[in-house]
Amino acid sequence: MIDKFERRVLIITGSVAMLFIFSILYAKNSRRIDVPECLPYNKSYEEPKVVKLDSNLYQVYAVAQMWQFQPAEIQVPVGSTVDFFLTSKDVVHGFEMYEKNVNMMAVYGGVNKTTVKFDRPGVYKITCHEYCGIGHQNMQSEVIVNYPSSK
Ligand SMILES: [Cu+2]
Repeated sequence: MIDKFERRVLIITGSVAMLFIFSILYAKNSRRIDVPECLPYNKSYEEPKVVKLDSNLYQVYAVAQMWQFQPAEIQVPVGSTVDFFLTSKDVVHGFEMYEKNVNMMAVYGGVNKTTVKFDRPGVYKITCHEYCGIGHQNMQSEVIVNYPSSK
């Protein structure tokens, strides 16, 4: 037999778990927040590059290693949608773009993906927010968003 108190604890923990799952689904569907995906790993993700798929559609293959991000500077025009594929060549690094609410981990042997739309011009800093050694505080890169005519 389940004790009265035990049942209450089960109901409360069950509700909290349901609330947690509901919040994620709500954020993903109603608020259209991009929940980072984990993709099957492939060695080609370790080669940093920016791929232009269309005039405002880009893919960035971002590679973190002690103590830098590559590419260190990414230039895209205003209105671009950018898919970021992120991996690490050594230890675990962080990948945070504060203005765009991007927060991912760069993990060796794994790849994370998120999509960001840049509607306004500016310089968007990417910083490592996972302590990764002596050069950690200098580890950053940036996305520069310009009007196409300025080039
Ligand atoms: Cu770091």
